[in-house]
Amino acid sequence: MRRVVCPGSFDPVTNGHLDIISRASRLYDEVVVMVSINLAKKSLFTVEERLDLIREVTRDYGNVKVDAFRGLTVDYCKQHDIPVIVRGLRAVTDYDYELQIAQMNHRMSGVETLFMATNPLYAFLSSSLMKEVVQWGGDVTGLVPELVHDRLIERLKDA
Ligand code: COD
Repeated sequence: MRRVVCPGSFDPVTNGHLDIISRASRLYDEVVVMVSINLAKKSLFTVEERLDLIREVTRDYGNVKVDAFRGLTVDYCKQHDIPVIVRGLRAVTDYDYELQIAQMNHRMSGVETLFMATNPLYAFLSSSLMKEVVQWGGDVTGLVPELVHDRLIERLKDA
């Protein structure tokens, strides 16, 4: 079975993330979306909430699993015998950082990284931007799944 890990913070999942996940789900038998637990990073949604949101919005894909992990992504890959990581690339600014991580990951473990070019419709999307826009009353309809839209408004209405 061909499996791939899609790691990230997903705080929260956006349509940019979903586009990468759905395209990966057509290339692989199973996609494991791995929410990285980073206790040092302040997040809007708890790990459990992020897992639930991803689970809900990927329900129809059929071959997407969701998991959380604290540690190196390559250790998760080794523990689950998954040889490939998929990452989305939005712009050259992503590339420098991603290349460094991919090369380090490969050196540490032999795990390969597959880069997928962003869908131009979502090239400007990030979770942080979505949170900022909603916090100031802006409209992110069509940029995040409806469920995420509702949760963002609920969470940020008094912020
Ligand atoms: N279009 C396409 N792709 C997108 C878009 C978009 N609009 N938005 C995000 N993406 C992609 C990102 O490029 C990334 O591939 C993925 O979606 C997840 O994005 P984020 O922003 O939720 O997650 P990141 O980039 O903050 O995640 C960083 C990790 C948590 C994966 C990273 O820090 C990590 O691997 N941590 C574990 C420790 C580790 O292994 N570190 C590396 C040591 S070499």
